[in-house]
Amino acid sequence: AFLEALIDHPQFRNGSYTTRFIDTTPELFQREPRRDRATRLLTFLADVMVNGNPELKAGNHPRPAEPKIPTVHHDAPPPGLKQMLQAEGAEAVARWMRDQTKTLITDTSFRDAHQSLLATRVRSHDLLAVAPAYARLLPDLFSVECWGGATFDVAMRFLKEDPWERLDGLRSAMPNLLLQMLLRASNAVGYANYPDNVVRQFVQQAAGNGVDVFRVFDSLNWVDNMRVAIDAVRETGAICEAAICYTGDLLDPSRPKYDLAYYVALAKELEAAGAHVLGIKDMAGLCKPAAASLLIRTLKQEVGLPIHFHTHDTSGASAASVLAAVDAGVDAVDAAMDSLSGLTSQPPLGSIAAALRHTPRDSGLDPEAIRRVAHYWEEVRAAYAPFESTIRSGSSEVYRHEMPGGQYTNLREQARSLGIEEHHWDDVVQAYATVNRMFGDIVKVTPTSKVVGDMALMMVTGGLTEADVLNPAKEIAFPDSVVSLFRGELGQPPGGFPEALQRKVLKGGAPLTARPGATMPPADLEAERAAAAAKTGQPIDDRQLASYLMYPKVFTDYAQHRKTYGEVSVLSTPVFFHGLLQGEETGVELEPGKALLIRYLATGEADEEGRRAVFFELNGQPRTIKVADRK
Ligand code: BTN
Ligand code: 3PY
Ligand code: ZN
Repeated sequence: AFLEALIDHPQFRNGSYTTRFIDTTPELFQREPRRDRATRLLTFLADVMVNGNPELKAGNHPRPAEPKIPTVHHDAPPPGLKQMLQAEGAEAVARWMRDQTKTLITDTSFRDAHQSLLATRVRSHDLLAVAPAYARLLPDLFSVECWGGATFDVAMRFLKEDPWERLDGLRSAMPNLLLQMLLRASNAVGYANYPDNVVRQFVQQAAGNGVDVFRVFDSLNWVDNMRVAIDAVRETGAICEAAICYTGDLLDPSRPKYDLAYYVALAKELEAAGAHVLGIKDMAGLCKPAAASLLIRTLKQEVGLPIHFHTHDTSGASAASVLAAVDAGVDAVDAAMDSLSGLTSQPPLGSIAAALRHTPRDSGLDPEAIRRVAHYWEEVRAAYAPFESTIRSGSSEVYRHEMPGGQYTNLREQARSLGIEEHHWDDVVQAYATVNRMFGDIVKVTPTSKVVGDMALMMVTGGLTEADVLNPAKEIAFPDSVVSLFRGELGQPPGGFPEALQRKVLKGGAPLTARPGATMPPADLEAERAAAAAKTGQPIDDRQLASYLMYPKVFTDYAQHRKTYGEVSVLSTPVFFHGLLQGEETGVELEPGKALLIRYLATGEADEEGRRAVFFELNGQPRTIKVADRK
C-alpha cells in the first residue's frame, strides 16, 4: 500500500519530486496505522509491568517515591545573564565576567553530575520539574550546564526521549539563566570526527534552540581541530568557552610534557582562535590545589580572557583546588548541587558557596535556595539507585590512572559485562595507566579516554603485557578504536604518536597528519535527510537531522520506539522504570490541557501464545492491552 501510494502520487509520477519530497508529503511515509497516543503509552506501561523496563539491570530494586518539587511563585523570574547576552552580546558578558568580583558559579547538576554519578540516566521529567525553581531561586548562577556531552545519545538510546525536547523545556523554564552545553569540538556530541558541515549544522541547531554557552574542547588538546566549532559558535552569537583539557601534573618535574609553558601556549592559541572565555577542563580531577593556583595565576597574567574552572572530586580534594583557583583570581567555577556532588562528580556547590560567604569573593547565592534545590535532587537521586557505582570514598588512586570522572563507572560497567570486574578491576586500572604511557601520555577525555579504556580491557582479557604489545614480532589484534586513533582520525597529540607502536598498529599503513575534517567530504545534508525519512517513515526536521547525523542507528531506533510507544518522557520516573502498583493511578500531561488518568487494575495469565492481558482504566474507561511475556 505504501509503494502504491508513493508511485501514484502526481509529484512522484511526473518526476517533480526532490529530496524534500518526504518533508512535504509526510502522509505517504506514515507507514504504520497511527495508534492514539494514550494506547501507545498504555502499551509501554503494560510491557514494563509484564517484562520490566529493559534499561533497569536485573535485580530487586525497590520502587522509589516521587520527589517533592520545590514550590515557587509563578511570577516571571527576574532578568539575568541571558538578558544581558541578548541585549549586549557575548563579548559584553565576557567583559562583565572579568570586571566583576563575585565568584561566578555554574551548576552542573543537570549534566555532568549525573553523567558522572548515575551513568547519565537522569530523565527530562526530573530535570524539567526543578527548572522553574532554578529560575526563581538561583538567578545569580553564572550558568546551568544542562546539555551535550553524553546526555545527547543517552537520552535517545536509554531513556527513549528527544534531547531537543529536553532543551526546549529547559529553555522555556529558565528564560533568565544561561544554558551551557559541552561540545567535543569536531566530535560534536559523538565519539568520532564529523565533517565540518555536520559540526556547523549541529552548533546552529543547538544555539538556535537555546544553548547560550558552549564549552568546546578537543580530546587531544589540538586547537586546529577546534576552529570549526569555535567559529560556528561565534557566528551564532552564543558565548564560546574554549577549554584546555588538564592532564598529568603541572608540578611534577619528572613529567615535563604538560608543563606550565604548554598550558600557557595553548591558552594563547585559544584566545587567538576567538574564545570569549577560557575553560580549564580538569575532567579527571587531577589539578591539585597548588597546580590550580599556579595555573590560574599565570593564565590571568598571560591572557585577557575570563577563566572558568571545571574539575571532578574523584580524589576527594577538589574543593581545595576550586578554592585555590578562586584565590588565584579565577572568574567562574563549576560545582554540583550538594546531593549530586562528590566522588566522580563536581565538588558541592553549597559548601563552595559557604566557604566563600562573607569574603570579597562571595558568590551571592542564597544558602536556603541551595538547600531546597539540593533536597529535591537528593530525592531524585534515590530513583536512580540502580545506576549508582560502588565507589564509597575519594581516592588518591586517580592520580595514577587519570581516568575521567564520567568514564570511571562506565569502564567498570564494561569490565563487568566482560566478566572481569570482580577479580581484575585493579588490573584494568593498572592497564589504563600503562596504555596511556605506551600511547605517549595523551589527554584522556571522550573520545580518547574510550580508546585507552578499550585497549586496557583488551590487554586484561587477553592477558597481554606492555612488552607483548610493543613487541614487533608479536601479532596483536588491536581494537578498531585504537587503529583509528593511531591513523590520526581523532587528530594529532602534542609531540605526535610514538612511532614504533604506530607502525605496528597501522601495519605499514600511512597515518593521516592533516585535520580529519579537512579531508572528509562534506555530508550531503539533504540526501541524509531523505535517508533518515525513508528509514523512519516520517518527515525529518533540522533537529532530527542533527540527531541522525550524530547517531544514525540510535536515532532510527528511537524514532521506532516513539512510533510504538509514544512519548514515554511524560511518565514519572518511578512509573517509567517500575510501572504501576495494583490499583495505583498516575496522571500524565500529554500537552497543556490534554491529561490522562491511568489506573492499573490487574494482569492476566499468559495465553497459548504467551501473551498477557494487562487491564487499565483510562480516564475512567476500561482498557485492555495484550503484550508478549518475554520473561
Ligand atoms: C569519558 O570517557 O570522558 C566520559 C565517558 C562518558 C561516556 C558515558 S558515561 C555514561 C554513558 N553511558 C554510556 O554508555 N556512555 C556514556
Ligand atoms: C564528555 O565529553 O561527555 C565529558 O564529560 C568529558 O569530560
Ligand atoms: Zn566533567
